[in-house]
Amino acid sequence: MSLISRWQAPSNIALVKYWGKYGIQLPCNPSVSLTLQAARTETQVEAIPIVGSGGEPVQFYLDGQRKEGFEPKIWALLQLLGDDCGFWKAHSLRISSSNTFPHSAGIASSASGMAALALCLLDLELQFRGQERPPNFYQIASRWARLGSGSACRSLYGGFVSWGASKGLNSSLEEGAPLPFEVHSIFNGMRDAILMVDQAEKKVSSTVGHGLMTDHWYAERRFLQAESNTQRLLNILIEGDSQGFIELAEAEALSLHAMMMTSASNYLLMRPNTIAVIEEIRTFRKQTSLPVCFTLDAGPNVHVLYPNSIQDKVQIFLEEVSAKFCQGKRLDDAMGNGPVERISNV
Ligand code: 2P0
Repeated sequence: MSLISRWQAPSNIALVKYWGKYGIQLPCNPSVSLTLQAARTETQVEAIPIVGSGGEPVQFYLDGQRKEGFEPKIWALLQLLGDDCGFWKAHSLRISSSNTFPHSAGIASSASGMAALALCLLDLELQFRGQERPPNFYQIASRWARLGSGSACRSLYGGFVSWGASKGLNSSLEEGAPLPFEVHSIFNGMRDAILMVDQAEKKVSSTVGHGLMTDHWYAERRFLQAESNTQRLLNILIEGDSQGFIELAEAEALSLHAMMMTSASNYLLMRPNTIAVIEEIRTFRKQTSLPVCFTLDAGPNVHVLYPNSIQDKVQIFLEEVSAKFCQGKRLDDAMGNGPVERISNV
């Protein structure tokens, strides 16, 4: 019998960055992220019983087009899951995915993609076993998503989410967890406008970037800095320290890119317009005293973070900057609530 599962999962933007890993996808430092709302991936997995010698074990489609280039990563995830997710050994998987953000937006889709896939796989495994969803359903899905892509383990929950072990966190090296306290009201509904400086595929993948941390000159100090910034961020979020948030978010973004620039085979993911947009944000903040700041992912695009309460005051600035440096391309996103199950359309 064929079974189907369909889930939508969000992307997330790290405030304290995960950069460097060891063992089986374990992070060298704790990280904390903001779950997004608009940037999401929807994935359907259909498990079809293998008859005789069977067909292809995994077929992956993005927006209806077969993308064989993604299949080895999915295959590797299934191997890592082993008997925990055993149904696929007797089934071939037809996986159909689509992103709610523009196809070539330059927004990392591995976090939302692997989170949605992990939810579908876990859901199907439980269906085949005839078991109810356990109370720790999302916890297990987070662990599975991590095996596909590290940052994906933070996309299983809404709001602010951590991954890694540090004082005051509910997460572990194996799985993400929501921050175990109410953040100050100024951070509720926080907004993230993604200014798309360059949409070309990046020259160095994040997996390679993580690998370059293994014998990086500054790795040890960087991991200590991330640990310290995690503790600082927890206090900032509890106390509503807007100035502290700005300083920390920008310092983390620049530290991440400094690691890339100082690794053994150094590289730059920032583009000239990345710097230009950063300068515009700092000037705008100085002129208006509004709490607007930036962070960066592993790419050239700039994430503009600001509280929901000043959206009207920031809108014209965002329009001007994206027109000048990004050909008008931006995604106005905000804090989101996490994954949702979808009704299968088959
Ligand atoms: C993060 N990034 O914390 C950091 C900061 C990008 C910048 O984790 O090799 O796709 O699949 O574990 O999670 C992007 O790397 O890498 C990332 P893998 P991943 O979000």
